[in-house]
Amino acid sequence: NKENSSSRGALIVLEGLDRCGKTSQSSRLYKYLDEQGYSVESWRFPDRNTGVGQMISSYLANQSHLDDHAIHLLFSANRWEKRMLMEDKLRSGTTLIVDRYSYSGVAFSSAKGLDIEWCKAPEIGLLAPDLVVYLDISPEKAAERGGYGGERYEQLEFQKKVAKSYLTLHDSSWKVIDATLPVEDIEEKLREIVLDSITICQKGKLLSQLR
Ligand code: 2DT
Repeated sequence: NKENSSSRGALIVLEGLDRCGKTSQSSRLYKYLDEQGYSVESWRFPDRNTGVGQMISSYLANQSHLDDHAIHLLFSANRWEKRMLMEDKLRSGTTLIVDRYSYSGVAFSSAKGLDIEWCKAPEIGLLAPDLVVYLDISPEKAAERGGYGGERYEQLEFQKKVAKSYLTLHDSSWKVIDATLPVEDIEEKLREIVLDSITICQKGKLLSQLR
């Protein structure tokens, strides 16, 4: 029927500092939705599997050095190269759980001192998320969790700057979850917010673009 033909998946984005628990929450969420019978995929940015993604990966591992603007544009290009597939998936009814997106792009690059408007510009025209969930943890607490993997940005002083940049990006549509709560509590809150968002999208909410 008409309603079903307009039914689409939701674009769900998880953001937060390194060690906030995003990655494990996105896999728990994916598993849950999949078991519930939803059509769902788990994505992440950077997607290190593409040619651009491999350049990013070697930069993050300190195996190559790039101008701050150049790496910013590569991160953005990495999203653009997946845009069409993303749109196809959403239109065909698949919900995407995405671990980092444009907000990471802007937060990390502007934390280096790049102009924030310049950082936002290449993101314009990418698909706008239906839901952004920010897993909130202080940089100090995140550092206490240990296990920073030694990649380029995984240092307390830099994470403090990233936290500040994220703060300037928050808008009223973001859902913030205290990332220091027990994992099961975070998981439960996340499920609740995400199921709401999926329902709204199934009712035919139109895809929109980042502006
Ligand atoms: P992971 O540890 O989650 O793989 O991220 N980053 C990420 C940017 O600087 N710009 C971006 O656009 C994105 C998506 C955040 C690797 C690091 O890359 C940073 C951490």
